[in-house]
Amino acid sequence: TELKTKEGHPVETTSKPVNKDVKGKEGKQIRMIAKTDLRVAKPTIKLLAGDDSKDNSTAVRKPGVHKVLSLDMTNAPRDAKAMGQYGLAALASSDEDKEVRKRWNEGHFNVFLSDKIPVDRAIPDTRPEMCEQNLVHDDLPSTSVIFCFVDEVWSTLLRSVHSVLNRSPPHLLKEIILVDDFSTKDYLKEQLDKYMAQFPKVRILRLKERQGLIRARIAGAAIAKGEVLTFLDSHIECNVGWLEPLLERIYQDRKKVPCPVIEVVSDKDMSYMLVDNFQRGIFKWPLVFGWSALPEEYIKKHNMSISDPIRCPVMAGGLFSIDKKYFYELGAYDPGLDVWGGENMEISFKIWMCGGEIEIIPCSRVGHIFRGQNPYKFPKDRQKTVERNLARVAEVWLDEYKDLFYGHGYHHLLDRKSIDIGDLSEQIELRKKLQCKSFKWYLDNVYPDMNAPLAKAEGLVFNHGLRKCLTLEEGSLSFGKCDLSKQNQHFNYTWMRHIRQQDLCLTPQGKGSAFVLQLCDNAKPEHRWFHKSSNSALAEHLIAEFVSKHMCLEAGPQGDTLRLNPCETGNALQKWQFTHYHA
Ligand code: LR7
Ligand code: MN
Repeated sequence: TELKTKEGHPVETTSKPVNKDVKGKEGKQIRMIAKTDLRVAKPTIKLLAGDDSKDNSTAVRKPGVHKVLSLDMTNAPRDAKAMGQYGLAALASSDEDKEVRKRWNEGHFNVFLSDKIPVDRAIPDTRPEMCEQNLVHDDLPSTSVIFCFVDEVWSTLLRSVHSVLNRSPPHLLKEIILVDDFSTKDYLKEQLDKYMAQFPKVRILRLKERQGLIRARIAGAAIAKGEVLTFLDSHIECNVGWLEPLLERIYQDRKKVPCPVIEVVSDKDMSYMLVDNFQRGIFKWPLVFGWSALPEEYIKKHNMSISDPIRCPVMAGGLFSIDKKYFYELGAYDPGLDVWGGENMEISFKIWMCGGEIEIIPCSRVGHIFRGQNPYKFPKDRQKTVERNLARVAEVWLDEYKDLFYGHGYHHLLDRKSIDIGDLSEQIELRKKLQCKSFKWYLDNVYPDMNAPLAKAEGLVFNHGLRKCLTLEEGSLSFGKCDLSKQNQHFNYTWMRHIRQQDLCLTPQGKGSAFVLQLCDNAKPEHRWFHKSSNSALAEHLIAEFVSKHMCLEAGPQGDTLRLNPCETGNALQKWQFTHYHA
């Protein structure tokens, strides 16, 4: 019988791939793959997702699947002796040092060396060994690869594009879309058009004004023709076999959002470096992205091997594939996010809370140049831009936990008179429409090892001088015998530094001769108290900073009044202790 592809084109059957191991430069083992391997393997009946063979030995012969195409047109590189070839370190001579430094700021990495190494260099195949044997379906969806860039260095942009062209199965690569986010460099104009004209799959979209990477991605997605969108930074190198494992995951479940392992291309010598296994994307307060190794017990409990997908609470942001329809169901990105930052948190929370999953796929690997600084200009202040983006994300997705975000350093964002975080009604509407789960659900189910107590301290508020506890009775404050079972003695010291019982906040009046309980309001600085919360047995002051940095809450010696008095270290009537401290 004649074999046909999905579209009905006849295909040649492939003989067994001939793998020859040869010694490359420096005696490194370089894997050569015979040309015959470049053809599409036998396409037949579609294998239903989840229809996995129980017997592994027959899985290889199962119709509709093939081994990952480890094709790499650069494994027999044009110039084996070139600098940086095979992902090895490039070197500048000492008299080139000045030039290296001079050009560094063009990209905030070693631009001089990047320009010296081939734009289509070979890199070591860093996948775990079993990856080559993995099976993927013959009828995977095609993808549009989207690179957004502003003033990217010529050689790194080209290397990014070549790595996709050379290491992606052609039938799965619908197109490469280069979104020029209003670059100022001349070489990114006609010269880039001319260069890319060699490659029919490459399209260039030029934005008429600077949009920032988030709206640039939205613009790229809007013209994409592939079934899957694959976003990449413009200074990367895709490794052998990188694409199929990502697409396979989406094929199995369109709500999975797979990310490659992000390896490191050195900013100093451009060498390609491996990273540790079992790394996942996490965040810390105030929504700062980071990497963290899966706990040993987790790996054991789930019997994980180094090639198994890793569930990630958040993604790094720059490198991932997503089903195009699903991306739009999720409302793409919040278009109100400017320039850089926060969109990785937004899409991560959105994916998890609205029914999807984020995974790192260890069989897919892409190198990225990590840089110390952004090499391009921010139209407005960088820090303010990022903070504002994060505040938008916090307001829409964090529920009551948004106080942890604000409480870890961004009080000033709450003053909406001085900072305009913009309109959020569409984002809030979207969350409702998609019936997304709560942030609490996300913490409990996706990121249970995240420490996110809603208060810094809680319980009874013990006064050391009186040896009694603060009590709220009939709307006014007094002191009573400490009793954990009395709810009216329970207060929280929150991330917003409120002393709070339910919705009510302890508030000084005037210069602090009287106190009232007001409905808590994050924007009101008079609701904030400074308290050096700690686990130590030492009780500490409660300072009403709004009134003065030196005015402390003090209990009247008779235990019937409260007032603010100048802080004194030895005064036990000014020493307060909560039952539990969380931070
Ligand atoms: O205004 C801009 N317009 C753009 O087109 C600003 C940037 N860009 C382009 C830029 O040229 C680059 O190609 O957007 C891409 C990302 O910008 P980078 O390389 O300056 O970002 P980064 O690598 O420092 O930051 C990470 O976090 C960002 C938060 O907004 C994005 O999600 C980046 O894509 C992301 N990069 C990665 O995830 C790679 C691994 C880094 C880590 C951890
Ligand atoms: Mn980057």
